[in-house]
Amino acid sequence: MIKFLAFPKEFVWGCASSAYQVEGAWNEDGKGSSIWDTFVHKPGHVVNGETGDVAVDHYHRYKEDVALMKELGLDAYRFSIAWSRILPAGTGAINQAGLDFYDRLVDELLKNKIEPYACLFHYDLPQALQDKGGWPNRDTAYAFAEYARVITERLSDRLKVWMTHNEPWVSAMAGYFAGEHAPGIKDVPAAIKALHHLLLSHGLAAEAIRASARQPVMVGITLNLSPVYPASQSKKDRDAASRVDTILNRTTLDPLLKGTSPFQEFAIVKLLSRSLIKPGDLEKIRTLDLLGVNYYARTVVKHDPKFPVVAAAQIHPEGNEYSGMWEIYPEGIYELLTRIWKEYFFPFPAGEGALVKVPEIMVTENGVPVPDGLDFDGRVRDERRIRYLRNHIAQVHRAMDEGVPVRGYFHWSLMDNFEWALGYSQRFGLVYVDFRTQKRTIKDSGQWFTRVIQENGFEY
Ligand code: GCO
Repeated sequence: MIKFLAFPKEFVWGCASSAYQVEGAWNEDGKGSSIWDTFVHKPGHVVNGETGDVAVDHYHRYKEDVALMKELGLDAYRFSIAWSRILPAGTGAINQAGLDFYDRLVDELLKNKIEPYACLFHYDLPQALQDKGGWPNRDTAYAFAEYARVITERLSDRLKVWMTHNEPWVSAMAGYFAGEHAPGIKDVPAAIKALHHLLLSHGLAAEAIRASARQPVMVGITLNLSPVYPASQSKKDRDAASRVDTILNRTTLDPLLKGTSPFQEFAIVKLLSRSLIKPGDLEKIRTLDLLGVNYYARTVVKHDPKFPVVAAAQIHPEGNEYSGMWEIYPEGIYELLTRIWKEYFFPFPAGEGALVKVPEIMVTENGVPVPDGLDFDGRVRDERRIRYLRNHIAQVHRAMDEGVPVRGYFHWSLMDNFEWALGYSQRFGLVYVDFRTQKRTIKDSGQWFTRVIQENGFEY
């Protein structure tokens, strides 16, 4: 039976992006180098040797891009700020021209009645700080708080929603364990230290933002989360799924929402975490007005002793549709949202262990990379993306129906852009970008999204 899935009046519809993936202008107007600038300029790191030097030239075309957001009818835009534009050496001297850019962007958004959601860190650590050890060095967390203060002083008269980090787990694991992201390091203890310091820096920055903000603000964080399923119902596979869930999801959710660290559950990490987690750290980390959930795909695993510590391997089950990067599994977003709600928000209504304040929940990224392109008439008929969006947003609605108070949904991404180690090979946008000419074209999915925003729901 077809019915209309209506969303609450104040539901926020938006799109997300990140500085390095869209801005370009990598060395303009006094910007310092970031670890991504260094990483892409060394051969072998990115498909086809592509870089974000120019990306989709958003730094120069932001007005045109805000006009596109307006045409799409977005309520909000989530973007990230490049730390090395503000503090080229990571700490110390402030680059006014860098601050001016975000100042202009925020003004342009507000002029067009689009609420800015700023994220302070989306993988692009100033190279100068990496040279001093990067995230595995505890000092970086304090440097981050200083940067947060500088930007708050400049923008908080207009900017109300502040996200400290985007996917700290990915920053730590892809950057310092798998080495697939900048700075390209493969070192387990370094990755664990990096993750703890990223989370600590969230707490320190939250404090700095609230202390220097010129109006009441919301401070949040955005996490990459993926429900983990066992390949079979055997005890071995179920235990494997539970271990992977701990590593993938609980290493960020537990400290942020419960004030505990699951690191202790793994003998090998336990030893390290004793000296790593200092008294008071976990209390500092547990502070949140807004939890951003990024969902792309589920994770299915089977027991496999070949892999140390986790003793599990990912499998790709038959029977579902796949995209350029992942299995497509819409129910996963429902299962994730309801699980977070039940496991983290519900057991603490009051008393010991209670959350001081129950944060709001939003989907801050969801989207799909599918090959699409201009048809003969200049239109982009990306039906697969429309199907993905319909099915996923319907599952968000289902979670809301069951009581999870999801406040908004941000599509990843506004425009096609630089997909990290995969370069320009994966298109995620509602807006198609010709990377040669920088011409933008709203895809059919963008038009579909506009109708959903206008009607605040859709038939399903
Ligand atoms: C991430 C980031 C985005 C990606 C997107 C698609 O998840 O790594 O937040 O920068 O582009 O998620 O992979």
